[in-house]
Amino acid sequence: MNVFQHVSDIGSLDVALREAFDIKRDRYQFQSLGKNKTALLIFFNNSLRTRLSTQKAALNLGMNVIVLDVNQGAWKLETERGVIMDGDKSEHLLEAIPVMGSYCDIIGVRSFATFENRRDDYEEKILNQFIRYSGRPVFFMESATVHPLQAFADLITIEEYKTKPRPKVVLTWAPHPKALPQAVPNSFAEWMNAADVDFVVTHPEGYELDPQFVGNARVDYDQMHAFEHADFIYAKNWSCPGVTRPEDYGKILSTDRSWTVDARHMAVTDNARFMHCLPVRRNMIVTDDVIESPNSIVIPEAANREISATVVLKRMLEAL
Ligand code: AN0
Ligand code: CP
Repeated sequence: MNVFQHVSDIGSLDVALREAFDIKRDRYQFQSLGKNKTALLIFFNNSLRTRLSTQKAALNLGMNVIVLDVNQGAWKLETERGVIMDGDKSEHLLEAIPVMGSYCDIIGVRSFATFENRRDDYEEKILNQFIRYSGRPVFFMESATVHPLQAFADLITIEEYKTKPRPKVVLTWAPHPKALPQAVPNSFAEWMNAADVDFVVTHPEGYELDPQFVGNARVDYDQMHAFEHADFIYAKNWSCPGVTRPEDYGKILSTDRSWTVDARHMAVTDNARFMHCLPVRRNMIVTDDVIESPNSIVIPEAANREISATVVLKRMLEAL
């Protein structure tokens, strides 16, 4: 595997899940695979889980790890070609990327949507430059449009907790005070469409996800109706994807707190498990009661980030 971006990059989900559970049984069994190999993890944005779980995954495989917080200590980077660099940016991404590539064997990058320009975000302008100019395999640690390490961990978690062969999985929008990217819901939708689940998305009008990710998934604008008989509730806020109105891209269209997942919502489900990628704002996305309930699996879900990252790094090491 040379790029980890889409669900198609991992191949068969059954095989990937088997590999994940095998690694979970003994996460150190491939220690020799990463000897004298270096993973470079580059963060343009904050992170708790991705930073720690991916670092741990690399250590599981016997790799060395370098973590770079671009905004703390590196030079401010210009990303546009042709710019006269007489401002505050000291270095161009076009030099920085191959330089970073020269110190490592595998690169992970976190670079969120900027919301400045829908086309730049959805064309993955930054990550594609890493793929093109680093000379290394690149895995996405949440880009402008996708968060595949999260979606893979979510799939592993659903597989572990499901009580029927084909569970009903509901992705629900929930309110949030700041405009958030679509990367998590995009990848979750993409992976759930590829998995053997009954997948439903619910959100207020205007929040339609990009068709390349949501595909033919059922969309229900009635949140309570969508929750009926659900086995998994996956809550997430996202800002306007700009599918129907490009001028609204990245905007907050609703702050309606009746969409906050609370006990009233969970009561109409089939005793559903509650999931969220974290970090989560309590009593905006989900009430204290629901996230603290025995049905909440947000902590094992986060723990599975180590497993998804170990599978992905293992696949990349095997292909070096
Ligand atoms: C980010 C997001 O919504 O994409 C990261 C989630 C993993 N969340 C925040 O910025 C709060
Ligand atoms: N879920 C997730 O990616 O968390 P972080 O932003 O803390 O890495």
